[in-house]
Amino acid sequence: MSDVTIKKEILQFFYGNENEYISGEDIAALLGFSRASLWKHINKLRLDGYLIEAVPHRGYILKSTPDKMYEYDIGIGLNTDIIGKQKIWHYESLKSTNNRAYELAEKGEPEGTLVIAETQTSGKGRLGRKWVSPKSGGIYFSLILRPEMEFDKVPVITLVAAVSIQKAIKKICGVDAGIKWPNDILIDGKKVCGILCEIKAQPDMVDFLILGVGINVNTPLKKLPVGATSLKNESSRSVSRIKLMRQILTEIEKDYLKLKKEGFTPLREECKQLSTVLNKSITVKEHHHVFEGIAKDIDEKGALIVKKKDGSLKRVFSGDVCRGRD
Ligand code: BT5
Repeated sequence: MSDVTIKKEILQFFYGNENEYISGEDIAALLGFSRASLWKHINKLRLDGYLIEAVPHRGYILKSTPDKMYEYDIGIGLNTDIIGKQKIWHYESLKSTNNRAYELAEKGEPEGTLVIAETQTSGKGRLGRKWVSPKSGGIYFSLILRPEMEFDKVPVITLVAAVSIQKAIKKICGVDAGIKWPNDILIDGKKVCGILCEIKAQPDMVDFLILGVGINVNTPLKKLPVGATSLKNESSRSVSRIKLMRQILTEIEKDYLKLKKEGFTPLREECKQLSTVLNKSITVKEHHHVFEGIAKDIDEKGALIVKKKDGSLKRVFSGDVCRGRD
């Protein structure tokens, strides 16, 4: 059994016996380890930051957990088949989880592989912009997907991921967030999450896709740019990053499989319902072209349909949108 599996089994046992002393003998027997191996792995968990007390004649008790996104901890109770079920690469610090995931995907790592960092030193937004990724309390991850889709169908994956993350946020934090086409999740107009999808493709087929997600979970507002917010700030309580992460992986898997089976149509409706721009006056910045209009629809390819001032309809495939005066 690998270290990851052993740590996972021991921790799972503690989670199932919360606030209770459990005898070393019992855990060892139930999990099929020797007491020496159990002791060794309990010490490894302690080094990872889990506060496990040992009291003579009573046994072990888990007093607290570190706020870390360890592979073995995320895996506990994660009921997915693909997403997060391959290796989860966890780092204290990376330049960018997207870059690392891209390297791994080029080496052939399978769909569902996840890269997570506690902080990023060069977190990336779109078009060379930066994603501020402080150590305290954010989630930064990248997921390798190999969707076997035509290139022009891929943009919808960003929108579908936004829908999945919105639902996970609602379930774990009870907060209603909205989706600002194409890649932002906002709460009351403030940005709490950004998505960066990078693709390696042949002329008409996708080799792989890296879905990069940054979320301000418990991040102090003073560490974030103006216009940003955190889930803690919006829900007035600390949020368990690991529970949120498990829920996100669960929702992404459900929606991704639905997308592959049924296409974008059913998810498009959810996406439209959650949109913060539909039927609103907006300003669109598309490459170097800026224009105003009213957002009318999100079409089957994920493009935003904007009614311009002269009454004509324009399909926007990529760009930045901001709300104008309604
Ligand atoms: C995005 O770009 O919103 C995509 C962000 C994706 C970040 C993830 S983190 C894990 C993975 N690895 C990476 O290297 N990246 C991905 P864009 O729409 O271009 O928005 C960027 C803009 O958002 C910046 O110019 C700032 O104005 C703002 N911003 C930067 N950091 C922020 C933060 N932490 N919270 C809210 N807004 C932020």
